Amino acid sequence: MADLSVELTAPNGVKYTQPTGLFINNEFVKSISGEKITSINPTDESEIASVYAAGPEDVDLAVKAAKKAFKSPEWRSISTAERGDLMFKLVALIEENKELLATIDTWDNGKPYSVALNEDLAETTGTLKYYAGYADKIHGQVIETSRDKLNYTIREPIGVCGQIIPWNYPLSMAAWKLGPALAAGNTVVLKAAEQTPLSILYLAKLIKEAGFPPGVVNILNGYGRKAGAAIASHPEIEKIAFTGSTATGREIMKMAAANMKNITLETGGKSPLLIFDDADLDQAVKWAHIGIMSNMGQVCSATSRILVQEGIYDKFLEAFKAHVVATSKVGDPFKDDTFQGPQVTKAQYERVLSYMESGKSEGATLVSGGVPFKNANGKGFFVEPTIFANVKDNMKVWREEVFGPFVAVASFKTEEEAIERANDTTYGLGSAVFTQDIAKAHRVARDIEAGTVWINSSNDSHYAIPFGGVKQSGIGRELGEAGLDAYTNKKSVMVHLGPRL
Ligand code: TXE
Repeated sequence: MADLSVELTAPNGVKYTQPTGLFINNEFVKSISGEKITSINPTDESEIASVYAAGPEDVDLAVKAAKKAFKSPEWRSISTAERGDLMFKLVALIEENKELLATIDTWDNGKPYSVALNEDLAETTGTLKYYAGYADKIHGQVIETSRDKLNYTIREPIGVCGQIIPWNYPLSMAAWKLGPALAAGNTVVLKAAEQTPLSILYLAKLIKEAGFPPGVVNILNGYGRKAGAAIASHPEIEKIAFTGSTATGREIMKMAAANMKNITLETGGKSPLLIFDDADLDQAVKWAHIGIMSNMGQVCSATSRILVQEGIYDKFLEAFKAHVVATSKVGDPFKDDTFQGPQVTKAQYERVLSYMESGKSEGATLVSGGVPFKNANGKGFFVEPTIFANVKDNMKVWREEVFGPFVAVASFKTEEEAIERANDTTYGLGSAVFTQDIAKAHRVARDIEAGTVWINSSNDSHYAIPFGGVKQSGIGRELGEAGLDAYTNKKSVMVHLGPRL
């Protein structure tokens, strides 16, 4: 693969061979059109490497490979335990290469190295291991109706699954998608985000090394409107799973309607975090910070709207500002003490800046940040962590997903008001409530319209717990047993044991 890889040296000195082809049928290949995507380092805006970009013709080849693999004895006829073993082997290879994979993501995405290593890689291996353990524990049921009938269900793989992922957690998003799909015996065509193609191509190399048969996993890079759309509309793809913006999710749903694909969508959010007068203020401050400022605020379930009861509003704002300023060190993501690296791309950086201007022009009170972060060399897509207070419910910064280290804070009087305003959104992904009153905590948890409620924490997720949205934050669930359900069909078999007609 002479011209399908490139020798690279990352900013931390790590040298490695980066695959640059499309991964189809266990081989790295050029795209038919020859088109490429150049990946940019968001820390200094330099070019890292160019990789091949798939078009519809390449998607078609990948789907054909996945379809053949789905029916092949090497995949279809191996035992469920052997399927799990392949996944465990992949987990071991990722563990062996975790420093390299974390380096690639820090370089390509801009996330702090400590986060890439300790959070993303841990989530990636944890998720794959969790589902590997499920591979030989996917059971149907026997359902009694009468002595004359034997009824049972078989949980079958769906077929070729198309998976489209975003750039905020390149490897763990891939693991969320691949884990349940493979455990259940499907085959996959996965498209990485065009902004962060590199670590997933390295993962492809490890998938081959682990011994997965050709065509079981195919990994493409490519632009959404070309490769993504070709996946979403391909007639031989039976299921589509997508994580990304609500607008794109809607487009994908339309395309998937043509052959009525099974669909799972995880889209945007504007998740509320409610702090009542009786909350442990210190904890509320620390979790509120994690809930919005982690991963440069590029988290779909980030708690980006904070509602604070009026009795502690001023105290909270003062303590929150002090904590954010003291702990959100912005800078080079390869440095140990960096909490916040650059936004992933110029487009995302400009998007965050535009919401800063919007907050100011609509009359919200700027508490901190609100400007780009000035780097020594003047390069990179850095912003200051930003807090706006006294935000009104009709302001754009209260209603729209910013996807940056950017939080809108407002006060409320009563529990009823807090719930009503928390629910006054088209989204419903995450939510958090801070109170020491156990009855109030569960009451609010019940009334909030969201896929997840955290009580006295925020964005405290785990791969064993179902994750997904209500309203326009998505359809279906990922992770946990629910995530596996999304990749199986239940076939009912009814045996007539009674008298002949
Ligand atoms: O997302 P897109 P973008 C939100 C966040 C962010 C905004 C825009 O608010 O600021 O979306 O980000 C593929 N058919 N989230 O533009 O477009 C695309 O190639 C098929 C929230 O990056 O949704 C990529 O692989 N596929 C979020 C993936 O969809 C298409 C994470 C996501 O891109 C396509 C990311 C098309 N027509 C952004 N157009 C979350 N929920 O975590 C694009 N894609």
